[in-house]
Amino acid sequence: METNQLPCKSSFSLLLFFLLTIIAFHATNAEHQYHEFVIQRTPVKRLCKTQSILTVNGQFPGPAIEVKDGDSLAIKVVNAGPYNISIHWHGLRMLRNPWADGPSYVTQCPIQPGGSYTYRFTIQNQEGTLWWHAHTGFLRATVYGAFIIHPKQGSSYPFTQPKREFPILLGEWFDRDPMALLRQTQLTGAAPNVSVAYTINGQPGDLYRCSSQETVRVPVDVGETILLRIINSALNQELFFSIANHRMTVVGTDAAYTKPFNTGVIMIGPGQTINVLVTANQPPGRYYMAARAYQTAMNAAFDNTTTTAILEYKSASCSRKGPAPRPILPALPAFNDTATATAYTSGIRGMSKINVFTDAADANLFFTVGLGLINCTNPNSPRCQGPNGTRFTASINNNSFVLPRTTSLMQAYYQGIPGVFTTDFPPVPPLQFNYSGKVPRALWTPTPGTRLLKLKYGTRVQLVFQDTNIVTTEDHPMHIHGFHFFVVGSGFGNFNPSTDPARFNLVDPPVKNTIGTPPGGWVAIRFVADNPGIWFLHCHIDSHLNWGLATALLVENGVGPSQSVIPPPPDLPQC
Ligand SMILES: *[C@@H]1O[C@H](CO)[C@@H](O)[C@H](O)[C@H]1NC(C)=O
Ligand SMILES: *[C@@H]1O[C@H](CO)[C@@H](O)[C@H](O)[C@H]1NC(C)=O
Ligand SMILES: *[C@@H]1O[C@H](CO)[C@@H](O)[C@H](O)[C@H]1NC(C)=O
Ligand SMILES: *[C@@H]1O[C@H](CO)[C@@H](O)[C@H](O)[C@H]1NC(C)=O
Ligand SMILES: *[C@@H]1O[C@H](CO)[C@@H](O)[C@H](O)[C@H]1NC(C)=O
Ligand SMILES: *[C@@H]1O[C@H](CO)[C@@H](O)[C@H](O)[C@H]1NC(C)=O
Ligand SMILES: *[C@@H]1O[C@H](CO)[C@@H](O)[C@H](O)[C@H]1NC(C)=O
Ligand SMILES: *[C@@H]1O[C@H](CO)[C@@H](O)[C@H](O)[C@H]1NC(C)=O
Ligand SMILES: [Cu+2]
Repeated sequence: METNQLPCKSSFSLLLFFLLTIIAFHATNAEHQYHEFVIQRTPVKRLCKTQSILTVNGQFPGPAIEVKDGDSLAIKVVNAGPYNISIHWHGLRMLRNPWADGPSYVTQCPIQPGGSYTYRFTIQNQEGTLWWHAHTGFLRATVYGAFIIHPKQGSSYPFTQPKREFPILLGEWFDRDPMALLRQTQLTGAAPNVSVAYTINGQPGDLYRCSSQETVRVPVDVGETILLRIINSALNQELFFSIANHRMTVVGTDAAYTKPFNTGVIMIGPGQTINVLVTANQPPGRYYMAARAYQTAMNAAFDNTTTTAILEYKSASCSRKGPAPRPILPALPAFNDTATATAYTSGIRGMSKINVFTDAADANLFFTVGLGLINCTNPNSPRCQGPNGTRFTASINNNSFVLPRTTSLMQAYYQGIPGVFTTDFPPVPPLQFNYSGKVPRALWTPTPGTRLLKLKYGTRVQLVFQDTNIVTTEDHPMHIHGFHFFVVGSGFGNFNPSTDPARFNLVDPPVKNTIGTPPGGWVAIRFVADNPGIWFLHCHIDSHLNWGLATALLVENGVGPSQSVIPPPPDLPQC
């Protein structure tokens, strides 16, 4: 769905194309779709420079997958690139089917150069916007695309059908190979270099050099309402997003509907998606939609640039003579405007007809999440370019997660290979301290390990993510594979188990697959562990993930085949 460069003549045929697409979607029952994703190096020109990046089928962003709830897919991923890679279908539940989930060394060995693997899965009771991305090293910087799930035939959105829909993929552009960035940070122990631009559907937009011709344009008719499917595919950055003079009505997040929420700005963390309705109710003209950083880590470098696309009233562009006037730019919040981020996040309410369990949980998990530093014996070593001659690390409950190298966690589990992981991940922090206060320096270095947390099938889980003030407090967008969860509460400071649960929203909590910790605060979620398998749980800021801000949930099989992991497909890559 390329939206840039739309002269007014072509609008009619574009509309026809959309209508035909809609008709095609609504005319058939559950379908089987086959796709081929060829991972390849592709030259693209951005910011005056041609770079060779990894793409799918030569497209950047990659192809959008559009399905209906109930459809099944077979997506053959052919690795014609130079790196090991695997693809994660972000937010898809993959019930009993971790083999299709995709994170390298978690549910599969990567697909090696020259190899291929076919991901086979069925959409089960999910609708809305998700996405797919590479899940190996930093490769998702360029290897990502939208995954759109339409309602089943005969079912519709819980809001008036918008005339048109547009995916808005927010990304980060680096001026070099993302794997070089990863190697550099692994070598030096410092934070990876920040991006040089943000992008909307792969384009930085006309506030950057050499980018104005390609700026993405979203055409609208006066008075119409469109649906924007906004996806934060940025590698390492939460973003604010706004449209000049237009308000947005949030109607869904992470493939779950929400109560309509009217707002002038959204804050979206890496991994999250937000569906908004926008009504073209302003004087015909051109209006920027823009995104820039929401930055919570203290004293950290970040990309402070702004990406734009243009909401363009067709009547204005057709009647115009001469060059287009510069669009109006929306006012975006200050980079550190946590009050605005919190007002947005806490305004989102789920549909109350979907039920969260309201009595006590079977498992009360409490996970501290944050960064750390490793002291070096020789602080002047080139390997110790973190703060004051250290190396960065990160952890959950003081465990800095280390991926296996010789096989994947899931293959080791299924085949009973010993020594790959342990199941002693602590359900609560091994040490209590003032998490959001000043943390003694002696507590800053976590223990590395491949520790998993085991859960019995059907366990009703309450999990509180508590941000720590080790190195810095920060919004960590925490993502769990294989599940979506209810966000029942959040707050600043330390979670108080005796007073905070009384204020939980057990009536209409939003459903998400990725939720940020308020910086120096906590967020509480609930879900039922009804999906057997090994499911990665991690911060969706890739630099933090690389430092070990992760663990995995091992959900045991229940009773009988309907509660058990299916056998692995024959083409599952081996290490
Ligand atoms: C990171 O940035 C520094 C300074 O700006 C530069 O010297 C270095 O080459 C960059 N490294 C990578 C991998 O981008
Ligand atoms: C971004 O940072 C650069 C230098 O770090 C600074 O010169 C510039 O004013 C900043 N821009 C904004 C919009 O804050
Ligand atoms: C945000 O940053 C500005 C400086 O850019 C500073 O004056 C202000 O105190 C900061 N606000 C918060 C809430 O940290
Ligand atoms: C690094 O050292 C300086 C000077 O001693 C100190 O002020 C700063 O807090 C240190 N930073 C970290 C992250 O330890
Ligand atoms: C934790 O640290 C914060 C910030 O320094 C402080 O306000 C609070 O009183 C501390 N809490 C406890 C229990 O010590
Ligand atoms: C690391 O070094 C700092 C001083 O720079 C010290 O305070 C801290 O205790 C050391 N941590 C460990 C785990 O040795
Ligand atoms: C983490 O574990 C290390 C030992 O490996 C210990 O020195 C440190 O104090 C622990 N920190 C916390 C926050 O539990
Ligand atoms: C690619 O994956 C294979 C199998 O896991 C591994 O042996 C090899 O070292 C990997 N290559 C790189 C560059 O990581
Ligand atoms: Cu993080």
